[in-house]
Amino acid sequence: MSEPVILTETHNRAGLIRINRPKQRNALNGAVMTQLVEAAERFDADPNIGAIVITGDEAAFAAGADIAEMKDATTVEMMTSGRIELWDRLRRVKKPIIAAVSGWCLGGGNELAMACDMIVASETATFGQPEINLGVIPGAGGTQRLTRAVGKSIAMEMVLNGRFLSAKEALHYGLVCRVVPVENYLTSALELANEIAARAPLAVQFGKQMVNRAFETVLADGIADERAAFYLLFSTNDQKEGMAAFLEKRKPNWQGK
Ligand code: CO8
Repeated sequence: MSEPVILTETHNRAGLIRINRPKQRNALNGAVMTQLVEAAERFDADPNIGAIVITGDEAAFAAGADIAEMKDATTVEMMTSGRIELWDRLRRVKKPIIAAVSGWCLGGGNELAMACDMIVASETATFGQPEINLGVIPGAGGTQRLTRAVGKSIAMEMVLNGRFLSAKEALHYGLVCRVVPVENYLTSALELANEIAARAPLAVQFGKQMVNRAFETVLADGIADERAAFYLLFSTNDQKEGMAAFLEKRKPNWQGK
């Protein structure tokens, strides 16, 4: 029997999804994308899980969409395969998703990492959108999310000229939230996931939603949505508990209600 292309594990309240095509540098074929999204949705629905980590292996987070699978595709086949639309399902996952990135993070791999809520990088990570070398452009959010993350000029250099960013550069330009030694990148991401998973779940969910709104809407609409979400949290037990616990100088006991 062939190896499963996606492996899942739980680490306390963190759900871990591993892309498992090491020989192909974790290139994202249809099976990987479908099973990855299904695994994320399963963790999203699991009350024992509070945050999700997606990773590859030390050599590669993912080297992009599977070129062998796409090579002979027609426009209609690409449009009707629904492969890129799978990303929309990932966007609908309510729990925070952290990408734990080591090694190559290229093309669709970088787009997958950017579709997550945060990126924890190993010092060995390399980020890029090398589609230009294949005669195409990024097709799953690369031109849009990258530009919002690193700014126009660097995004242009990456998309038009295939420039790679080292982990240090990615931190400098705001693509990743932390860079750690290669032996720690996964534990660091899992620790971060468990820290977040221990917080008030509804506030985490709204916080994620609202930061993502900043990527998707104009400022006035985002501010209005944020205010509505903030007011809404005053209908939760966790808001009453969090503020009472602060004033009583004790730890809050979150219920997710
Ligand atoms: N697709 C298919 N196979 C791949 C891919 C890939 N993206 N990347 C690597 N492989 C395969 C190689 O063909 C090779 O196979 P084999 O052993 O059979 O020859 C094996 O993985 C190992 O690769 P290398 O020998 O090249 O390994 P190196 O360590 O020397 O180099 C690199 C690693 C730098 C990652 C190199 O393999 C490379 O440049 N890969 C291609 C990167 C790339 O161009 N990515 C963009 C792809 S296009 C894309 O992502 C568009 C996204 C659009 C939407 C997404 C929808 C899912």
